[in-house]
Amino acid sequence: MLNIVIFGAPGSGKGTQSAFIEKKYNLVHLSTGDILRAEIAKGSEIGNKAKGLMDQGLFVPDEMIIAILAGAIDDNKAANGFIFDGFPRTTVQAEALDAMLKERGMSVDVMLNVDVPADELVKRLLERGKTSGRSDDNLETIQNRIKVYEEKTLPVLNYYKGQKKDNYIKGDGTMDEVFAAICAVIDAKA
Ligand code: B4P
Repeated sequence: MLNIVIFGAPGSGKGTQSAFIEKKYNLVHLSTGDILRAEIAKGSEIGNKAKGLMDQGLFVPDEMIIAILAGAIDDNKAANGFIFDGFPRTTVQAEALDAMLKERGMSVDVMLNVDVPADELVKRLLERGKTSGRSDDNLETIQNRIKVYEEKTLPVLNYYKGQKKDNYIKGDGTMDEVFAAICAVIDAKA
């Protein structure tokens, strides 16, 4: 069992790198952003609540995302492990993740802190916005997402530093360079 938290600002490459990690290490990739976008596409009650918040670059309520994630873990009982992508985004979510993993006899093994300068984040997300169809990939929402990240998500880094699970990853190289740095960390722990 190998459980990885991939952490970083919007546009830092969490989703991109998670797809590579999923394939190489045969883990289940749980992206809370992808789960919410799927709920929006279905027009579910959760999706309808999430859409207005996500369009403004705001977070959905902690209790909502925590319940979704617990359900997703239980739907994958045979997994070799998980990559948690975009979760936890608040300290409350980090505490809830530890509690829900403990209840199931698991824990976070590795936290990857993917660090990318703000100007590069904006550049990548604006570029993605040209083709993604994502209503949150526009300049105003991107700037708000980065602000919310700095206020609410950066403290989560200290949570994992306190547990000595954080691993710095230089995130502004090529996708292959970033993946090589990630694999070096995972292979050293596994
Ligand atoms: P997410 O879907 O998690 O959105 P994200 O942070 O923008 O994506 P990500 O960081 O994975 O993108 P990537 O770098 O891979 O969340 C969207 C919204 O959902 C949030 O704003 C929030 O409203 C809500 N939400 C989600 N989880 C929540 C939670 N836990 N609690 C509350 N609310 C929650 O990709 C960016 C671009 O960069 C891509 O185009 C990619 O091709 C490119 N790229 C990646 N690596 C690169 C590299 N090395 N070089 C050049 N380009 C690169």
